[in-house]
Amino acid sequence: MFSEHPCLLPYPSPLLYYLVVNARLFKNAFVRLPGENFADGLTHGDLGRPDLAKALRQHAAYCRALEDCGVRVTLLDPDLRHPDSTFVEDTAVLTEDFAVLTRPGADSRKGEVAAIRDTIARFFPLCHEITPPGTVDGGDICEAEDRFFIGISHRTNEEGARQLAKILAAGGFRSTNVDIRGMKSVLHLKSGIAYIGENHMVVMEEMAEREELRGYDLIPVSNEESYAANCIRVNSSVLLPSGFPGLESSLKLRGFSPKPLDASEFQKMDGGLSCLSLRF
Ligand code: CIR
Repeated sequence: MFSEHPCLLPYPSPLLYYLVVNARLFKNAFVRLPGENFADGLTHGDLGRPDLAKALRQHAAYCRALEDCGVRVTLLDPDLRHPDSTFVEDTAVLTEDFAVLTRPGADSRKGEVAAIRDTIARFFPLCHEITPPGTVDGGDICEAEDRFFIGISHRTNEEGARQLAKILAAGGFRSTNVDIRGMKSVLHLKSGIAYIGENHMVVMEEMAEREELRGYDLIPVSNEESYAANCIRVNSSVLLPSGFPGLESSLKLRGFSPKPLDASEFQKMDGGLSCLSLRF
């Protein structure tokens, strides 16, 4: 199922965009609707069960926000075999030239890759794949221009990181592993950091001293707002969860255009704004 919305890019041409804005231009995104068994997905939180009707409204607002940023949204049907499949980001890593299908670390999520494979292949003639015993969740992969940070987590293992780094290196990208296995507060690397362009890295306080992030202009997120560290730069805007005024004003101060979006029902399932789409 494809949305019919036209692709209205906010800049006249990709070339001009690159000259004006030093960040990747996204023209497309894959998203998947949460299914009626969304609340049966994995979660460690204690925020209660998500309300499906509310989750669907938040998801629709998220899709509209992507479209407002000039992104053409490909809306995939709910996949009831996989309650977590609305967190579509975990199934692939998409560069401008090629895709890498992941192999999610949680057994209940491994089948999500087969369910999205054909959709990705339609857009990416060059499609690599993480193979056993490697595991990678897309939420652990943070792209920062020509460099990728790979979170070694309870979902992404060292073998998965090794395979991904090799594929990325062949494509001209550097990669740096960031071991987050000792952190209880984050599921994925991108629960704690977000690269938003122009050398700026949004980072939760707990990770602000990490050696691997040296050299970036860090935008720290206070402990009270740490959920908001999972924000995404989409063309001229930064989408962040609503209710986090500290990060919103830090972004404005630095000249970014923050767009707050309610993500409460996805937070209940340990997910954030980045997890809800694969952007390319
Ligand atoms: C899970 O535990 O796998 C899902 N309930 C949440 C996944 C969130 N994805 C992400 O951060 N990339």
